[in-house]
Amino acid sequence: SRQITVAAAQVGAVHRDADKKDTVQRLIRLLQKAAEKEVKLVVFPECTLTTFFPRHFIESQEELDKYFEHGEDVTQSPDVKPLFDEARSQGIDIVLGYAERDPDGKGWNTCVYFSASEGKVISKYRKVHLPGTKEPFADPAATNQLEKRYFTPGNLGFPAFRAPGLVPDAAKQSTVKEGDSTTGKGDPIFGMLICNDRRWPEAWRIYTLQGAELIVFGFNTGANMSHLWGSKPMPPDKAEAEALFHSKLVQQANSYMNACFSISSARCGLDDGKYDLIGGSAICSPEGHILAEAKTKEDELVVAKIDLSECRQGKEKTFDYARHRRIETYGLIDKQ
Ligand code: CDT
Repeated sequence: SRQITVAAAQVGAVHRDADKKDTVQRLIRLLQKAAEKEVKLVVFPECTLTTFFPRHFIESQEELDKYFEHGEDVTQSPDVKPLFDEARSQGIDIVLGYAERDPDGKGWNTCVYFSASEGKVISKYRKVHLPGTKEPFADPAATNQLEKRYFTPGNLGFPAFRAPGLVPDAAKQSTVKEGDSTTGKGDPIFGMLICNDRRWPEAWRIYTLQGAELIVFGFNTGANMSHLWGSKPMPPDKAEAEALFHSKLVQQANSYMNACFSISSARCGLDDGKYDLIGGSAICSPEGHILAEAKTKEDELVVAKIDLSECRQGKEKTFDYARHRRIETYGLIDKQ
């Protein structure tokens, strides 16, 4: 069997002046809870380590620099290293979202997959669909979404990858080669997205064309962002319910249409006591059902035992790409 116990580690409010070391300690506590429940994979949110700073127009380079991890290898960032050390010693793989500053000075909205059995990062993803604007809003009361200002659109594509050590005896189950996507055997095939990417069907499809069985992502989604979505202004409770509805809708629909499990993890709650982000971290099955979901908007571990063989029904029948896709009719997709 290809069963794994997985978790979303939802993270509640992180204020603008939070000390990164303290935030990392919160993440370590979530990892320790995961270890008690024999979890083998924990997915943390987008930009887990700091407040969701793209909501602010920040002119001070010194302040901005604090929100980023600098250098090639995030596992060696002094404030963050203890989290990777804990993951390794607990034998838990982690997906961690963070703001990356590369050696050329470019900013990226990044996540990495750290394999406990390999003791290193085995895959990196940089967010492709950056929402919001470069310029701040004139209305000082409006929450900004300045990802286009602080980050560059991801340049690593959507590379699916296999994660070793999660499924017992995976190596013995078959002689699967890298890229041999449809056997349903061997080490699980993953894809990573970040927040807004989850709303774009192409992103999911590119991963499942490579056989992805598990798509994982973190998010920061405003609870009252109707001014950014262009929809009619709504009362706050209605706006939050709508944001949560759309978040679950895209996760459930895309999991079903791509015959894959998915794990989503929210950075949520009231940053600085006033900037509200939705919760709703969830683990979803290939039939589109939510198997486990967050009940709070605080630090919370959402756990489910999943069986990857449940992807076979969709991948071999309803959504057997080889038999049923009609790519001769899809040309417009990469032309506009
Ligand atoms: N972080 C992130 O990508 N948030 C977006 C909000 C977009 S507001 C125009 C999201 O898709 O949830």
